[in-house]
Amino acid sequence: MPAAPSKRLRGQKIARNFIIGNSAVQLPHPLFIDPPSGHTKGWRVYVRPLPNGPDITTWLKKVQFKLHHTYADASRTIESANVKDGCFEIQETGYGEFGVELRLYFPTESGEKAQYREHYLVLTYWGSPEQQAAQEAKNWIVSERVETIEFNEPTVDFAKTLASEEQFNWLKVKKGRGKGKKPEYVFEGEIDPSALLPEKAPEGKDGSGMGAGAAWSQRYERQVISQLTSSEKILQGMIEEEQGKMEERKRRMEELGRAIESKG
Ligand code: SLL
Repeated sequence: MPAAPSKRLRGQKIARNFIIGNSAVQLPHPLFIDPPSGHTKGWRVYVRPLPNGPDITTWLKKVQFKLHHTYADASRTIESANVKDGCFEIQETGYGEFGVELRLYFPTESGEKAQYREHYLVLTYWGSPEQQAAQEAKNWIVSERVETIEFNEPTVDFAKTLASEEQFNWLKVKKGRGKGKKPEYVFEGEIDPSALLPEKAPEGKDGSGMGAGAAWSQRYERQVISQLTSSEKILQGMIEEEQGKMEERKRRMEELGRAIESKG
């Protein structure tokens, strides 16, 4: 029999951010071998951590994905024990878009009921003409959003799990595990990630160490800034790539123009 959930932290709330989304390609594609006839798209739908964020398997035990009824086995479940890099995902092929129903399940000690989310699959190019051209050129469509989950008055045990430092180990490099020593996890990025606690957490009344102001911290702020900075770099790269292509097109137009002139 599972242990009864421990007492709850009155008046406290812990929120976690994560990503729900899908990626998609036009078939044929090397990632999707031998699709059934009539299937024109390959896609993945997923629940995953924020880049540089805490491991979501800390609080997410399993995800049930309910697909369109045209799929033979429409209900698919992914357990946290089987995920890689904290990403719960389903891969499929098909011909049309539909809403995927997701049910998120939490650890027993949390005493939390499952929560429901939905993600509408995006399998066609979206956004500005430039964005659509980039998606077509790469044969790669991504549609995702940041989701929030709030645990109101979490149990003491669950709050401890949510504040543990281990949930950042997936971002770190395992170092030196010889001679019966515990492995050490070293973060090699710019920002040392940590549980979302203030730089100096005021001691909570209940002795949990989760102070009243625990929702925001200077460390978390730096982490968010680092995430935004890396997104900015990716965007900047995409813009430069597009500018390069535009110049190339301009050059070729001019060449063609000269060739036509010299013929006429
Ligand atoms: C549409 N209203 O027509 C949607 C329905 C159905 C998606 C999309 C079938 C997969 C299979 C599949 O792609 N279903 O044959 O197993 O756009």
